[in-house]
Amino acid sequence: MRAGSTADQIEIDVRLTGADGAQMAREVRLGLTGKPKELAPKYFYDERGSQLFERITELPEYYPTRAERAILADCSAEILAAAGEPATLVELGSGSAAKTRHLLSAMQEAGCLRTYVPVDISEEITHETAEALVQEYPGLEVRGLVCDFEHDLERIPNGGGGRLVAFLGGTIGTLSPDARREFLARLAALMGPADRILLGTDLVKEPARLEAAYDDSEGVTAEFNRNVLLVLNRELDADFDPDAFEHVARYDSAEARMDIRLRSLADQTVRVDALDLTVRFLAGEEMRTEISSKFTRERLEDVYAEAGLALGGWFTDPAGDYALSLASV
Ligand code: SAH
Ligand code: AVI
Repeated sequence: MRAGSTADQIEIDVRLTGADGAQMAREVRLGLTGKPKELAPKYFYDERGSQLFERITELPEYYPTRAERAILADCSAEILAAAGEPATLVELGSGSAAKTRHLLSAMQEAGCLRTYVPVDISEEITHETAEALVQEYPGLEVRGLVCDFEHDLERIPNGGGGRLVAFLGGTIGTLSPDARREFLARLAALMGPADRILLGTDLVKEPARLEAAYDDSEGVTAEFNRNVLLVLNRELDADFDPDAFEHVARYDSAEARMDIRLRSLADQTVRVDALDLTVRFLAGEEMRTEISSKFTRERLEDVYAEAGLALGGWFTDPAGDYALSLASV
């Protein structure tokens, strides 16, 4: 292992403290007592959830990862030139940063690569990603941040030499319209004139393809969805039986988004000891666990404009399934 020789290149600031535990308790209480019931998708991503997501990215039905990878493989040099060859790549919801290698390699080739800032709520995957990247990119500084990016966005380090803030995977689509507007406006407020956002968004398409992408034949997405119940069992001493819930993934064309839920298979009660809460589910009752919004270029231009941002570059895969866009203040 050469880990010792690279340790000083990695610094990871973990902001998941007791305060976040209290926040989780508050949010989950609100979600389980609301009508309809709802849980935030950020709770999918414990170690197992991150691994299940990685399996989703390899499923034949789940095209977004492949489409985004194809764009990055083809266009990273062009994207970096348009972004002014930044020295720092910040990545929100970085996960395994598998596709990010295309951007890092293009930065290395352009001679501008200095710092990578992965920002993710999952501590395990952020450490693993940092360790792998300092081996692959000698001299790279990794300044990671483990946090809820909605809560701690303002902690992202300032980069000398311009920053590219990548937000890939379509994760922006999991925020509600209000949360998305606020999040992008806060991000815009942190950006200098030399900084750029690189946003990955899935595009509107036939409902059948979308629904297959979120309800795969192997049942990996169903397992990923139910994993949130195991997270609540562990973190909040709940007693959910994941087998008593089924995975539901429907396209809502009016809202242009996938609506992902868990449906109770029976009348049942669930105890959440850490919240001193008993929750009743009726047979057939659905609890939303995620939305995944789909965009068009026009809609995205409006989303940017509302946040004080302007679209400055648009890159799609040959099939037009997915887009990466560059934006600036
Ligand atoms: N960017 C990767 C991973 C996408 S999965 C890709 O494109 O394949 C979404 C990632 O965002 C996960 O790694 C998850 O842990 C992270 N994430 C989700 N909600 C988050 C939040 N509120 N704060 C920080 N990270 C979050
Ligand atoms: C990471 N995120 C944006 C994925 C998506 O496509 O919305 C999460 C996902 N949920 C189910 N499948 C994939």
